Amino acid sequence: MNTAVVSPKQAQNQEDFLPLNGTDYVEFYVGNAKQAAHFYKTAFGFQSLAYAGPETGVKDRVSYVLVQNKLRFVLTTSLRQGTEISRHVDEHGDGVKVLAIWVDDARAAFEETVKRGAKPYLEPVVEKDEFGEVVRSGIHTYGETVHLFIERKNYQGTFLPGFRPWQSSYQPLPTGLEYVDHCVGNVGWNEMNTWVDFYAKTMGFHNLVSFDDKDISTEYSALMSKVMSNGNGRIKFPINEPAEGKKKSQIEEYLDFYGGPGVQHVAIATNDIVHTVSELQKRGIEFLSVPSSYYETLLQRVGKIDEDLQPLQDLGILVDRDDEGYLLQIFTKPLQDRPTVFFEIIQRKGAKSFGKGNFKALFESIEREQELRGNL
Ligand code: TYF
Ligand code: FE
Repeated sequence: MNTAVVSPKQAQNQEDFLPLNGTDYVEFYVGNAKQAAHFYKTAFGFQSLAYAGPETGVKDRVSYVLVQNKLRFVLTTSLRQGTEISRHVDEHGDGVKVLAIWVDDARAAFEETVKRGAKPYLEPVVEKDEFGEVVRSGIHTYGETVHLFIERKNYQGTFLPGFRPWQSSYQPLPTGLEYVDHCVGNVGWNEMNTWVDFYAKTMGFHNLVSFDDKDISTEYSALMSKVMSNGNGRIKFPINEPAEGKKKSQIEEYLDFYGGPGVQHVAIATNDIVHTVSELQKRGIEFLSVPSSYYETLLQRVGKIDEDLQPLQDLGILVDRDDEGYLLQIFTKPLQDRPTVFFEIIQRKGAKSFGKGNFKALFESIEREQELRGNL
């Protein structure tokens, strides 16, 4: 692992021109938002929060907003042919369009990032309803993905102006998902540093950790990765690029099927990963698995942990340790037919890293899936 270019402490000492409060929401463009919403409710335990569509005056699209603790997902679909959303879905399949960030000043966020070279996506707009006022603005990032800055000062509505509360009598039990821990982008060959520089220059992020092909090339699936973080650490964006290996990189498979750069995984935090993962498995979510030999040497590698080994092994949960503690993590299989977006479920017990000790077992598992798809 390379050391950080700028330590978080140094970054904190520099004046933060882009203060960020955390993830506001993640918006997916999908082929069928009604069915996707049902899937995320049923399988992941989200609750219905808000709705926008023809009934609320939006004529060309429908959006469902789901909530679980601090997590908010928006599922948006097109009602018409030839729209920007249907073109997006045609090109990329179901995928993440918006990583929305909660800010105190969306106008300043726009000005400060655009003046440093970010490409504008949405000029600041003020939206009002009887519950208050929200200011939104946005910039482009890798591929067709965008960042929206959401300023919701004292907004008292359910979600955003234009949405109405979505009351549903179907309320599956939550699964313990808490908040977005990090969102990973896959970018093209040799483009990682371009996007690392983008986050450093336009958003003032620093490089937390870097993984090169020596850290993470297994027999085939080579990639390089750098984690970019804002000053207070609430926003963490790892960026992956493919690297030359024996066969096709998992990042290349993604790029082929997504049709370019985009969000590869959303990592969601839980306070009880054994509970969360057993619930998700009961509800039909499929996870990557590692050979049982992984667990034979686990405790030698990570030392003493609070959890019993057997449930971790039964569920396929991975463990890694760093200087500050340990973490437990597991990865779903792709959540749509294209081998593109997946989720990571993560429980941090002090560790601030990303599970480097699991990369080999994890990537070999991904390669087994790639092989089954004929894409290795
Ligand atoms: O976010 C991370 O860095 C870890 C590890 O294709 C990882 O979750 C990195 C690349 C990848 C899958 C997982
Ligand atoms: Fe991750």
